[in-house]
Amino acid sequence: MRKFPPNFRWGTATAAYQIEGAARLDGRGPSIWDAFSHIPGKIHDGHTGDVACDHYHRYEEDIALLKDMGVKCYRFSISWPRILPQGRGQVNEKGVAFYNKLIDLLIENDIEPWVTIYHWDLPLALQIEMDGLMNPAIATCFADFARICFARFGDRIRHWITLNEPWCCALLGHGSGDFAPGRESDTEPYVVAHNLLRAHAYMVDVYRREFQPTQRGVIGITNNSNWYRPLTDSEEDRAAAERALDFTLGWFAEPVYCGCYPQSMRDRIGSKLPEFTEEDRALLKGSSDFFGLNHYSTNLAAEPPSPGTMEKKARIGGGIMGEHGVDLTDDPSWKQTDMGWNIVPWGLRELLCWISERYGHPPIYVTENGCAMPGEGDREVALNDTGRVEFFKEYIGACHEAIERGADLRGYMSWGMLDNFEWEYGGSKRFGLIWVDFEDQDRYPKASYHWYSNVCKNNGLED
Ligand code: GBH
Repeated sequence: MRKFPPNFRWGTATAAYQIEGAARLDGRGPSIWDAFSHIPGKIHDGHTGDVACDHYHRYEEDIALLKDMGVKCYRFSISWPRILPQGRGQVNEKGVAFYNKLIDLLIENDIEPWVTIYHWDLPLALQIEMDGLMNPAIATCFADFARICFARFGDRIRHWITLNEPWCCALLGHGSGDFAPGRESDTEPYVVAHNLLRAHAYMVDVYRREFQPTQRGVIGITNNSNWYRPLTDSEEDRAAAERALDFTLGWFAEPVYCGCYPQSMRDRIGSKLPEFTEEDRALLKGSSDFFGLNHYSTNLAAEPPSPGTMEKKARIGGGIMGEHGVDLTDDPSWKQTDMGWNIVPWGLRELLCWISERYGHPPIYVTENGCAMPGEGDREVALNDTGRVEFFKEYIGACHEAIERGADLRGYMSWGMLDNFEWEYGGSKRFGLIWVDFEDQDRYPKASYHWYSNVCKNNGLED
């Protein structure tokens, strides 16, 4: 048995728009994802999050499943437009009531609620009235919304995550246009990233000044990153891999730990990269009590032989990824998930060790890790998901190795609890430990659910 440290947090995660449904119920306002998913052609087969997993009505059944699974914590996000239908102003008490019921029932079942304040569902009113994440004033809107969350729920919440994967909002929302609000630009991602970092800092500042002294929770940010392995041992390829990390993770982590963007970004992007004011810098530096990491895959990174080879990677971010000047490829021997993402468990170990070294040994939580597997539209295939069990076994094993090598990893959350509304893929990609019948909303635990349940209960991996 490979045991994990005592008090290691085993959990599973979801996000509001992906599971709740009840999109027009009890006073909820629209978000940019409601608008985006209703534009024909944006989402696989015209799916939307209107109903999703109908968790809004089925949260009791879902919490019973969590309890049975044996997780110590459950990470979910709060829908901003359910609390503030217009993004600011009047609070929707029915929305507050929903999260109160959810949080209370989790605690009654001995499951720690971990709350993500923002998992991409910006109130549509803020997009229309102020250009959403492009407007520097959005940071104050985030802080005001967060204050309401702390005030209404903070007496029972010990773990807050300000933002989920700002990289996606910047690059997929404003670069490639794959995500809401569907903007395609070479410059907007840098502005959006900048405003989100400021928003994070303002939220943390509100918590630390007004709530943390009495509520005594911790607060941090969750970023996503692949691991990038140098293609060869050459100095150029090693520098390219570091650059890829800088442009993905360092972009958001460096300001939080050091108060500035990575040097390699400043060198390459120049004046397109906004500058922090002294005040913002001071608020940002040290603004995370823990390092939240979502991790899914690994690539090979190389110095491009010539600038032309970057073209095939230019898709992500409408060309913006080309600016890091890294040639990203896959090792043909690597297996892939149904998303086409490489399965490379040791990549997580390397990334955890890299974070630990680079950012001064912070407490780390893996706040998402998981996979979609092919053929799971078919229930029988999904319930016998040996591929996912294998995936989790190896990735959790990699976490164990990272701890042995000294990383201060304190928790692991599988993504996701349920098959859900998988953004642009709608219901066609299934990441859940639990299979969902989107016709009648019945839930069916997969083999991976039972396997993961044992890991949680044993606090370790059986060999
Ligand atoms: C997460 O995003 C989200 O937080 C969650 O809502 C979502 O359901 C879940 O993942 C599953 O998709 O360069 O081709 O290797 C994950 C976002 C994952 C962003 C992998 C970039 C690299 C793709 N990302 N990724 S690739």
